[in-house]
Amino acid sequence: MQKTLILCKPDAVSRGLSGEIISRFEKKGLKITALKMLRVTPELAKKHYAEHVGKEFYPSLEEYITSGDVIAAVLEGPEAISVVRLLVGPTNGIVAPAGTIRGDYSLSNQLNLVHASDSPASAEREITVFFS
Ligand code: FUP
Repeated sequence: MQKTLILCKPDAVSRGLSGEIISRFEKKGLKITALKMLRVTPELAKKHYAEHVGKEFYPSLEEYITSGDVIAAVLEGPEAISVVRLLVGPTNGIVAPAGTIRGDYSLSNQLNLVHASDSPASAEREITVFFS
């Protein structure tokens, strides 16, 4: 069993898609083991996106992720990290395949609705960042 962290980002919450997104994970068979709504502060954004701080796109990424409420959840299941990444799809919604969350609902490289941990080390770190 693995655990992974997902975020329904501000565009998902403001567009009323968080229920649909979480429902997809539940229907796949993943178990929600933690869930909360919060507003990401700039400090929390820098912790969560530590690998991107300093990149050219970071200021607008921080502006976006702090722009409204997000829903953070921990999902558990076999190979949960890769299973959730497959359901979410590639970063850019324009090229993400239909059937993935980003492919079905996003037309943007930044406003892409969901974050999902990309490795066991990231999952462990990010779960601590949001649910310590
Ligand atoms: P992902 O793992 O698919 O969420 O994507 P990354 O970890 O590579 O990037 C994190 C977030 O940074 C993406 F969800 C969107 C944003 N981003 C940009 O805004 N511009 C870029 O060029 C790359 C990523």
